[in-house]
Amino acid sequence: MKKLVRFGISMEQDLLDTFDHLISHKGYSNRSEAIRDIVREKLVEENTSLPNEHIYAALVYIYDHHKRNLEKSLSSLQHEFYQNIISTIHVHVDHDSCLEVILLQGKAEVIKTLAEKLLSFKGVQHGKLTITTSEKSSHKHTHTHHHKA
Ligand code: NI
Repeated sequence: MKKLVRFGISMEQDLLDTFDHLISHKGYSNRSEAIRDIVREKLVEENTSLPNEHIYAALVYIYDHHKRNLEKSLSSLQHEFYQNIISTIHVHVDHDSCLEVILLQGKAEVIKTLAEKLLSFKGVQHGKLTITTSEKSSHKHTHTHHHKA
């Protein structure tokens, strides 16, 4: 485990009250853990805003499967970006709708382009791209993963 460093934070009372209220609703047991998560969130947001950053992402969307040619377009787009796609999950939601989740990795600008193209197709009713990156992503080039057997 990494060494923890203690430091003091000054804040207006009402801002702190609002913060405490928010984090207790979110289930945090102390301020330190909440602040660590906020800092990590901000760092991921900053990193993934760089176009060349290697990111991981999940694109979730619902579409109307009766829409003419839509499934063909969705499939063509996924083949176009096959190198970035880790996996696709398809769920038949009801008679009319399908849900898909595409797990992605690659350069941030490529992933965002794919998502924008896909979500703009007629018949894709709602969708969202969620992006993350590992804390070590800036050391990616020298970093190797060791999986326990
Ligand atoms: Ni389906």
